[in-house]
Amino acid sequence: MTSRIVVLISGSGSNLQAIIDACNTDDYPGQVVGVISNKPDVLGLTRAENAQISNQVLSHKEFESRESYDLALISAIDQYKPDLVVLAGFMRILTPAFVQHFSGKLLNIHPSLLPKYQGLNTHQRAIDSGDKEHGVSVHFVTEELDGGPVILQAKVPIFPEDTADDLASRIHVQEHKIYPLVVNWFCSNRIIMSGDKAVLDGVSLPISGYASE
Ligand code: NHR
Ligand code: GAR
Repeated sequence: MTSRIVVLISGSGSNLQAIIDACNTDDYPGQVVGVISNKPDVLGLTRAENAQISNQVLSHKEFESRESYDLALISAIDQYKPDLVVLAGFMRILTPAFVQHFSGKLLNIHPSLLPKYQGLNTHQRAIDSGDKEHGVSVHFVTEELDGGPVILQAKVPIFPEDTADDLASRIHVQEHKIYPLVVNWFCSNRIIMSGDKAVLDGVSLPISGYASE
């Protein structure tokens, strides 16, 4: 039985593409059954269309509150009967009601070595702090923004002349490797959220997730 995956996007959807491509390889345990964007006309929607995956725009601008938007988003997602909901560059903070509804089956990829640099503009903040390394984290989503248990991280160096764009591209290469891997683990029932921990093959992971070095 392959797991049903819904992907939420706001932009170019290169992580969505990496997951679609992985799903098209032999014996991959999941399939993307729906893509929802809160922004119209983004490249990620074209990627879904090209892969013949059901896709739709649900614009937050048409709702009066975060709560009402998230309720509509819950109904839209539930129609796909997903086993897993993946945030891939989705740029809207989700309400507690949303997170509770999908608790334990909601993943995000965040472009920093969490718990460092929660929130936005992570690449510039890492450069401005003089960090020598930076990275990306895949984590379970909880009510605490970028605070849910980390499953896997990848690190990249920061070189002296780097701009935020340089770092973003270096990180994207790693994102496209680790996100399909973690999605595979989830769909194979190897990774679960238990309380405030991520558990892989029955073992509770440390705060940096599995094998961060
Ligand atoms: N929601 C919850 N409850 N918990 C998390 O961990 C979440 C989440 C929603 C999104 C992704 C996150 C990231 O990886 C994410 C994690 C958007 C913002 C933000 O400030 C912050 C973090 C993340 C995504 N969004 C603004 C807002 O008002 C809008 C910014 C914009 O539209 O450009 O929602 O970084
Ligand atoms: C990715 O780098 C992801 O880590 C980041 O947005 C990019 C989306 O790229 N996520 C966030 O900043 C969440 N706030 P993509 O649309 O090409 O997958």
